[in-house]
Amino acid sequence: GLIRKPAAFISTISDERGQELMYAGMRISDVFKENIGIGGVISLLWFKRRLPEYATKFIEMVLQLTADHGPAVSGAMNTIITARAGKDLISSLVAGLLTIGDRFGGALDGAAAEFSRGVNSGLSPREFVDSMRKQNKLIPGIGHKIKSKTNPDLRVVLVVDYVKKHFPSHRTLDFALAVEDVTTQKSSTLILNVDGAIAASFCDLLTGCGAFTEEEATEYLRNGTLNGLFVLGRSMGFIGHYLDQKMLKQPLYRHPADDIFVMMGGNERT
Ligand code: Q5B
Repeated sequence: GLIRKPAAFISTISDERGQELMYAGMRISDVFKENIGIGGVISLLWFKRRLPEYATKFIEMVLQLTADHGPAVSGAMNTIITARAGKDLISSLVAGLLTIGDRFGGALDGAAAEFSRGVNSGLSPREFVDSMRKQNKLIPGIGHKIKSKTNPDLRVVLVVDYVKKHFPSHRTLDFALAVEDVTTQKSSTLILNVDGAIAASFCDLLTGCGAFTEEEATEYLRNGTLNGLFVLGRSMGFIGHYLDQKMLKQPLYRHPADDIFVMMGGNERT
């Protein structure tokens, strides 16, 4: 009989071989017939299942909220400088994306891991903050360069309001907000930031929406899904900054020398 050649790799999210393209078993025509939106498409391609409407709307909210935060942030600056060096769209986009990490925009995975640990271990918010300090670790999802208790980040307010109104359970977000109460006693800039608010809420989404087993939820969190949301959202802004610089015909950027403190072998110059 016929012996099937073993496959070189396995793929389970989409299939273009038939008459119609399928996303996780859903025909592309049904994607539009049922108007599942970008949140629905992400739920199919990332999670291989339909999620409740409040969850897909939350995914869309996250993408819109993270799309941009001005030209001064690390990633946008990198994209702008790369564009002004005459590089193409993809190079400029990637230059921006490569700044996303523990400090800037990529604190979601860490925040999800730490806030979940806090909730599941039964620590009080104060004990949780002390446990991080003892390990000499900054709390991912806490702190902002310009936002503070007195200059609140409205993106965070929007997330908190949405989650409290629509999610069946929001214990991780509640815990993160209680952590903020502790950290802002030290400094008003140690707020729950946009990464932290989205991460805590997404933990509640994965564990509370009924579409995932506990193991699946844990594995999705461990595999970097949440930083993926920031990367996807912020790509919109970085592409915008690239196009902006090109349309403005901006020249090569060189940083003013008087803004750099050069220190070489004790021969200091400002
Ligand atoms: N301290 C965000 O630092 C920042 C602490 C802390 C305990 C903390 C810092 C941090 C964790 C990573 C994180 C996401 C670097 C930020 C984002 C997207 C964005 C960006 C935009 C956008 C700010 C002063 C004192 C020190 C520190 C203590 C600071 N953070 N303690 N846990 N997390 N956070 N990143 O202001 O005793 O004086 O030595 O790494 O969540 O990226 O818009 O810009 O949309 O683009 O420079 O919103 O918080 O403060 O480092 O001078 O610290 O506070 O130990 O204490 P700063 P530092 P001490 S959202």
